[in-house]
Amino acid sequence: MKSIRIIAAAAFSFSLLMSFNSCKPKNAGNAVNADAASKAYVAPGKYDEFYNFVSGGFSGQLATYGLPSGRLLRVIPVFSVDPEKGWGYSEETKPMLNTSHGFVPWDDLHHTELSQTNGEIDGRWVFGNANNTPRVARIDLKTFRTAEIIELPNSAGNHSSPFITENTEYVVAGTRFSVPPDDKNGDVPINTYKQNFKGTISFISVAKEDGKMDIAFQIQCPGVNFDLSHAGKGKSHGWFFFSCYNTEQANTLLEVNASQKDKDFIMAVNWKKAEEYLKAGKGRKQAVKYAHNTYSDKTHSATSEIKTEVTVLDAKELKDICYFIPCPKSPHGCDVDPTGEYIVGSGKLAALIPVFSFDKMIKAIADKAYAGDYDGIPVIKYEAALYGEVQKPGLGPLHTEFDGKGNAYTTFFVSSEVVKWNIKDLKVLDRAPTYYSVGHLCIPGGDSKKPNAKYLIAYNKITKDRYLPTGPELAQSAQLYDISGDKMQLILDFPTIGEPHYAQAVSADLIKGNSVKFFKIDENQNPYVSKGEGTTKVVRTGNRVDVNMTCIRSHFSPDNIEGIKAGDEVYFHVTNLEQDWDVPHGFAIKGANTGELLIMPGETQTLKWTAEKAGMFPFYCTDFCSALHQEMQGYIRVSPAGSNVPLLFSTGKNYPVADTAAKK
Ligand code: K7E
Ligand code: CUA
Repeated sequence: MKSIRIIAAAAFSFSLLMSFNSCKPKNAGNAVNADAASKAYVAPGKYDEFYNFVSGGFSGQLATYGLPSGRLLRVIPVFSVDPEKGWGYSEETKPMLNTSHGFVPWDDLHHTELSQTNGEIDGRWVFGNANNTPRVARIDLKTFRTAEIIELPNSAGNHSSPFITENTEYVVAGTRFSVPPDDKNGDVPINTYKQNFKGTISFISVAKEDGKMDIAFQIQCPGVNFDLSHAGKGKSHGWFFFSCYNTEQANTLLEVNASQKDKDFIMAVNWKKAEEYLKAGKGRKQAVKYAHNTYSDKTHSATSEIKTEVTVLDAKELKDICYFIPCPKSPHGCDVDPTGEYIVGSGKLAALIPVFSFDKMIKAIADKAYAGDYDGIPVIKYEAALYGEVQKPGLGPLHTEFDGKGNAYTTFFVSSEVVKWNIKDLKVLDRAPTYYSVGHLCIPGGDSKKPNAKYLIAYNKITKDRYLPTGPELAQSAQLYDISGDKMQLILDFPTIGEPHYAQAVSADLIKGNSVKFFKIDENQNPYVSKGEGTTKVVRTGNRVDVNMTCIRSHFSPDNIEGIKAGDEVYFHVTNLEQDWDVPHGFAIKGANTGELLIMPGETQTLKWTAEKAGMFPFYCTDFCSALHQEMQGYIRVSPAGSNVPLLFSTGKNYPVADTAAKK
């Protein structure tokens, strides 16, 4: 959420309704109490109670923190390369970042969503979205690695994503930018938005056993901006809710032109109905191009496949799939309470929070209580779907999470606070300041049927004076609140990687026991694996040289290689023979213009290196693996192009000098 100027403009207009001062958090002065430190303290050697999976925004990464300590446990490259792990640099991982546009090693990851079973977090996978070049990733929580990435056709700015249904039947993604469909000529005047631009919602199925994703279908909707979404649950399972802005269908200066109407929409999607239409063959097959990338823990490598077809359902023709509910004003967050009955729309420019009732919505549809239609989609009357409004909650509401005890917590960007309110009577119960300009928030399980309402974490957009200055950009920041009592209590600030947007947290017990400790070397199916030092080899094919090598504390095999020639492309396929937890080895060679390799026990990874010129090129292990780590090294001798120095490799012995000389 970067639209500070829009918000600022809105805040200005609010000054008529309420003075800015009147919204200043009342308890700003006593934000941190004396017992705060002990509540966030996790003694050395003790584990945290929760994992917190935090989106890294424009870093393209996802970070894992322990709660309540705020300790950073792991940064997971998702839509990014990461030299720390060799991710995106090794030959095995590069295909994960392939798209229909080629290799795209960056994206903007805004939202994380944990898989669920029966509406409860099950600890199997966490999903993340790529905003820019639309993709959805699945991260395996056994390995804490990206296991799969699927690209989304007919989309641009995959923001309303990746939200899931209560049994992880689908990961759902709504496009932020409406654009002409991929199979139509996109070379049209921009001001033909109203005729030519469409908004697409993607339903990605997730296989129960292994999590494999597939685009089951897409729904073509009117051209608007989809912002956020959440699945129905319990009684509203089978429905999905999306916030929409720019229902003005503006194509320029949106900060003004997309803020004209008093109300935009929440779009309700009956996806069970969509499934019926799909079964009945009502979908249109559309020619598209998108990448589907998967990583195998057997071959320890990724494959990328370009797919060419998607099935599209037209919301205009298939009348009873989509409905619009008016929602004030430029809604951002779209959140469903644990019972599935209440749908909260957070209008960035609204002075209240509307809460919609699922039951009333269903009745309104049955009664055809419509206020007309929008581009062929029925618009339900606001009052017919409205449960009630939270009056004067704060300025710039963005996102809401739930505690499972009948309360909702909404963030306010402009007034920099989290506000707790009761869902039933819509009364504000408590407010806590944030430092500053909070965006998303997270309660463990806070968008599921079963929140664990011990903590609330606020993810802030601006840190100003909270940390030591670090040049023009200051630390990104999260704040932890204890919400176990009636009042929220700030207990910790902790910096985050990249700009955090949505995050989810889960009890560590659900995940920690499943962690893979090492990969079994016997099951390694990488085509270049060496399962022991006896099978290592160096093979020349033209100017390509494959080095199948191994590493184990504390040497490489081979560690002396001669007969490489300038211009050769050398592939180091390094297998880590260790069968023990937390013993990776690294591999780096002088002049390599990619990254290192970091090879987990039992795994094979490949570094491609071009021997540019004659000389001596040392390589070494980058991960301090034993007392003799600094001895873990080797040499590559590169001779001039055209040289006939024989290809020789060895470990622990020397060839007679005559054998290694250039032949006359
Ligand atoms: Cu940051 Cu979810 Cu992109 Cu709101 S979004 S803050
Ligand atoms: Cu192996 Cu250091």
